[in-house]
Amino acid sequence: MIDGEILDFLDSYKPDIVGITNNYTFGVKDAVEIAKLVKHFGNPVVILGGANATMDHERLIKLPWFDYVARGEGEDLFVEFVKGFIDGGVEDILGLTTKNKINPPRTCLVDLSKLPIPRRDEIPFDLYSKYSKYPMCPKQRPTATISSSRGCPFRCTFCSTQAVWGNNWRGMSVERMLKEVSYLHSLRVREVYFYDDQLLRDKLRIEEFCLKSIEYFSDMTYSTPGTSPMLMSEELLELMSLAGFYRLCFSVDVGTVKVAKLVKKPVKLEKVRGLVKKANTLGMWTWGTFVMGFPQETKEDIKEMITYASSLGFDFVNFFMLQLHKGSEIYNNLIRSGVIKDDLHGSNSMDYPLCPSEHLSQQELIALHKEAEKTFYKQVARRVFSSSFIKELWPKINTWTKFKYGVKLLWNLIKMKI
Ligand code: B12
Ligand code: SF4
Repeated sequence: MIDGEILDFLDSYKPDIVGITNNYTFGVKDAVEIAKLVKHFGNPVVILGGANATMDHERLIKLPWFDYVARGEGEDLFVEFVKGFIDGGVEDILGLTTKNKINPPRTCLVDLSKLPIPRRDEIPFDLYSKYSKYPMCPKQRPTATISSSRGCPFRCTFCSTQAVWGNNWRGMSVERMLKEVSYLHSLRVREVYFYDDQLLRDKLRIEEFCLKSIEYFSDMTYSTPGTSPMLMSEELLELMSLAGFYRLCFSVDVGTVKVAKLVKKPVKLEKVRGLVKKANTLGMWTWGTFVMGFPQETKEDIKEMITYASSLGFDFVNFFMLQLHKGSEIYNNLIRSGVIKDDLHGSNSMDYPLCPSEHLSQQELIALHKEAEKTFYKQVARRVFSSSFIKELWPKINTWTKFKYGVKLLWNLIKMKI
């Protein structure tokens, strides 16, 4: 939405409360701009929530445009907030940061199956698809998202998930997942994107979901953002592929045992190779994510990671420059040791190094980032011109629908690069 549209909407709706969400460190600026618009329009109460708001609430509440900041899960909190707003008392709501005080945190929801299925019959699904600029486009439309679990069992030092969602992984029952899929299916949705941190955490749950989906929703396709390869097995990939998972993002993140230990990333590097190969053979599009620029990482470590990442046989790879997320162990350590100040919020770059490195300058990191992309695409080009390429690609394009999707995916990526 552009500013004018937001103002038109506010004018037609005249809200008493405006809730704004921001999960991202780099999204603070946008959240502030929207809140400013709202406050200039009139004087609705503005409440901010999301992962970043949760971690950065003490600073954000000092800004004049936010009246309240909601920390952690919002479902119960927001209901209490609206009720309290009508009855005249929101100040003591658990998990709320007000202008005057920081209320104690809420405990996380234990049974996600009890969450009502969000009403989505008035969502203009087609409009969302039309404006989506995300290069990893869906295979089928309309699409919708489901968050079937929360939390992650791992503790990577660069990640803030555990600080926001607590230490426990919690998943909905298979029955509840299927109910939501069935509801979305009845609204014509044909692809579901699971917005979980670790969809595969409970092996029996995901296996049962796949089996039931094969039985009841054979025309559905699925995907999920980055998933830990530690939770995958070749058998599970087979089942997932049969159930309609056609694209898989492997959050490998590191490329050497040394760095894996350093950042507490649980990953068996050689196991990844076999899993990617299996997923490719099953006709899934494979995508790997890697992070570079950890404070103690050396040039040699990064070069080794690049070589490893490029050798795994992924169709696509993202090399992310380490971002500092408030609440992560790396962030806390850098603050504690005085290397950074607690004022990096709203920094606005995914490709620019913002974390100080012990061994490398920003220019060196930028050069390594370029080298990483170049090395990966050279490797792809080598594969394309190899004699076994068509044989390797065949499982991904062996029907007309698959072929069309492959062309679209490639076109999107080319567009993004030029
Ligand atoms: C799905 C997902 C993605 C998807 C889609 C993102 C999108 N734009 O929607 C993809 C794969 C594209 C993605 C990409 C990235 N992601 Co991401 N992503 C997630 C993930 C797994 C789920 C987000 C989600 O929708 N959750 C479900 C909803 C229900 O939760 P929620 O939005 O947080 O809302 C709840 C509460 O926060 C609260 N709440 C939220 N808003 C409000 C508002 C009000 C008023 C109230 C009362 C309450 C409230 O109530 C809600 C219900 O309980 C989260 C981790 C997580 N588990 O949350 C990471 C997460 C948000 N991503 C993260 C990151 C870093 C990224 C990337 C930058 C990756 C990278 N390596 O650089 C990119 C950038 C993407 C972009 N440009 O937008 C970080 C953000 C950390 C930070 N503070 O900045 C998170 C928290 C994961 C982490 N590892 O720490 N991501
Ligand atoms: S980076 Fe991924 S695996 Fe590591 S703690 Fe965060 S969500 Fe879990």
